[in-house]
Amino acid sequence: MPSREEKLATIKKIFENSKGILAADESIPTAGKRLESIGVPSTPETRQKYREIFLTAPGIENYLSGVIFFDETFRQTINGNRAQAEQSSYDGKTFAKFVESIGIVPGIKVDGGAVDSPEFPGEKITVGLTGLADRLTEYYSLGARFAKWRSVITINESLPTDACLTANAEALAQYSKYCLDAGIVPIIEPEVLLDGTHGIQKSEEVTTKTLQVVFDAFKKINLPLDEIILKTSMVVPGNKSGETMDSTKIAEGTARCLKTAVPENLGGIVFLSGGQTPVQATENLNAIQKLGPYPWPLSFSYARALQGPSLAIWKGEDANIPAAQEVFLKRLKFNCAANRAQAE
Ligand code: 5MM
Repeated sequence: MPSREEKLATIKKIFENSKGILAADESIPTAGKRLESIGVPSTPETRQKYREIFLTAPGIENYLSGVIFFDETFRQTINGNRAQAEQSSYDGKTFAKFVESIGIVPGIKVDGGAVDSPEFPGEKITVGLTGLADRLTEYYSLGARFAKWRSVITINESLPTDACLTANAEALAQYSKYCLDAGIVPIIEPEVLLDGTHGIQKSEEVTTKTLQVVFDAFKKINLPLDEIILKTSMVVPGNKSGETMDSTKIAEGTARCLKTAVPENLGGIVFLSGGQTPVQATENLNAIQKLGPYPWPLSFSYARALQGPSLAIWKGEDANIPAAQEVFLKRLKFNCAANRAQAE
């Protein structure tokens, strides 16, 4: 019988000491896009090397409490970019076992992606429930202590529809039930996309409604919310709205939305960056934290806003790895400092 105590301890560890989560869980198509952007072909070897830049950056354990992996990376073995003297600590280990050995909780993305469906024209539904219970049992045995499932919500004049919000929320609830039964903390990620002409007010309305629909679905099957983490988008204006990113407005809208829609007994909340620049994602996190205290611990779980600057420096060249790692550590440090804003 999976222990509730273990799941609560995992959540406690994730939010300890203002640390955050690295979302290194890009699927093969998304990882391919990232590598193509710097002219590197996407192969299992280049993807392994890409992950290794971040996961072997010296001292990541001072800033990261968790890493979300994609299945391929979870099983790949670390080769070694750290100084020779340190290599014995990770030689031969999988990435997942390596991060665990330095005190970081390994997590796994388990959704099968957001796909088009004739039922929801213009919208997407996230798939992956088939066989999920067995996959989670295996991931637990390989060290995963949390998982992540992302659904994607599109805003335009007629979207999102209630039906699509509900279908995605029900899938998130089912996924969470499977995770909890397997002893794994579920991270639920209903991402409201920033693509579009909508302003910040519409973004707040849709994000609030999305979260309300999600937690209604959770209530229906009576899930223990304190064993669950929400990964949410911030309330930001659409990227074609002409509105500027104003940290104060973003923080106020996000705080209002979360206080309206998220039950107080939820385990915690982490933010995705969703296409914000790395600096915006840090500044907005800082502004949100400053408006605290909140009923839940808050932190970051960024992919692009942590990895983007390093990717641009690396360009596939070994000689650039130290500089790429330095920039990554700088972003981690700034985001942890942003998390501490409330206490300053
Ligand atoms: C929204 O994407 C998540 C957070 O990343 P950003 O901070 O860059 O917005 C991320 O965890 C995402 O879910 C994974 O990268 C997986 O994405 P795909 O598109 O491969 O399913």
